[in-house]
Amino acid sequence: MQRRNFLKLSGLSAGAVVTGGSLTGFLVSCSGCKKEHHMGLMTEPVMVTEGDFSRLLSFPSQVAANHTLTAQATMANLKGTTIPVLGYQPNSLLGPTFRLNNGNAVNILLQNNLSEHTNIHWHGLKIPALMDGHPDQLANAGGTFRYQFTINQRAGLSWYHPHPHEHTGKQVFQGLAGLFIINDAEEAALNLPSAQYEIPLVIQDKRITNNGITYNPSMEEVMAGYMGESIVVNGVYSPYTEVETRFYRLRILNGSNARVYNLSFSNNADMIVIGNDGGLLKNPVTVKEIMIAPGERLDVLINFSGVTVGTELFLVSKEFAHGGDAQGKQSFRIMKFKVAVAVTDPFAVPANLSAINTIPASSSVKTRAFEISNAMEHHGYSMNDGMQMRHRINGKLFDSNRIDENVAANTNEIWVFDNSKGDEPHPMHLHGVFFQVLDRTGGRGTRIASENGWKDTVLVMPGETVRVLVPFESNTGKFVFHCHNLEHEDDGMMLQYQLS
Ligand SMILES: [Cu+2]
Repeated sequence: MQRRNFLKLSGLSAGAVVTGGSLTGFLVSCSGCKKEHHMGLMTEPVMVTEGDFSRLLSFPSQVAANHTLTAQATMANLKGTTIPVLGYQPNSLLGPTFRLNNGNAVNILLQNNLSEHTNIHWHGLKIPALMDGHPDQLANAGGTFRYQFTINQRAGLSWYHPHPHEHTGKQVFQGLAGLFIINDAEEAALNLPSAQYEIPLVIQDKRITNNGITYNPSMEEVMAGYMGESIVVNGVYSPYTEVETRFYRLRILNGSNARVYNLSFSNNADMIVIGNDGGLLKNPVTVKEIMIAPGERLDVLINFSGVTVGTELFLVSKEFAHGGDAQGKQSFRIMKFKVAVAVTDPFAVPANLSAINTIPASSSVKTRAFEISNAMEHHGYSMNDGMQMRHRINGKLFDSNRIDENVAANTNEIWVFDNSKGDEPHPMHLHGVFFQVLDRTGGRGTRIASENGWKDTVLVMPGETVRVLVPFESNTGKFVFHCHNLEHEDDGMMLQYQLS
């Protein structure tokens, strides 16, 4: 949404009172305001409240290829109080972690014990369209949906979450999500830190009250995305874990609805990025901070070997620029690492991680441009209809009966996400494929360390245009692509492509 254009077009010269929190049909009147934030249209950051990092980090149980996930209203202990949440298993915020090998056959039954429809999108899995959790493919309240597919892709960290249009944000925020880890021989040969030295971290922000996890976005919160004051990791608020003086492999998912993190360590430790959404990078890249948007994953090596036993370190999110009005305005701590045991560690970071072929831009047979600035000029509005302050792609809202892009199987295309006129971050996610990021212009102006290799979600900050090279394969069918800010997605910022 571009507020400045909205205001310009709306003809509001001064002053405004916004009433109501609905997306459409709210009333605006004006009597003397000078700037847009006086109009109630300013999106504001939701400040994080840190805890005391006294709760032991826990991990979702691991399960294999055959499993039943029961979406349900349940209870979980957050911040010391047991409150209502949603879960895929009793008494837990997150579902179990699937850990499978490439080639495994998967048979997962979704039992929907919610009072509304749901489904599961396997974010990062290249699977048939009818198994992908398209918003058309639902389990009604009380019903089931059976997901059967065979893993046919390289090792990596994927995840799963509901995808029912207009309900995704609420269901994910209130607890429905889980990890899906694929292993393969190429990864195993690297002998990366494993077992207790491989730590999955699902980072999310929640609004925690004694009555549950609140989800009731106002109009402004739909614009910015819904953010919480409480950071949870693996469903644990303000956690700590104990580590040894050695390398650890952190498998990080940003499972938040809208919040973008700029991850760093409080001691300015090197973060060695070895993987992302689509698995291992070609070579490790050492950074001091790395951004992660909703839906994105990071595979990071951290070396605690130079740290004195007894030291307490924090994974933090640092302030960042280019994030619009509501993001990057605060540094805060996410979790604590207590260095507890001295060991010797023979591990050396491999110089080469994986064979990744860079696909030349010249192989593209078609370029498609997607305007994601949501400028009002692109669709107009009528005061009679209410002001259509909606998140769109190319001026369009999601319609499952309309195919927006027809794509030929087994061809390469360049997709361009243009947020050059926008003022909100949009992490853009394509279902059914992985892509390579070609370049970014405007804003940060460059690719970041985790944007080598294969991606399924790319962050397009305000002012930025990002080009990606997408090799479409033979997995034909109807897939969605959308903004992974879940409030934007639920608001309609999602289109469909048909691969045939
Ligand atoms: Cu968005």
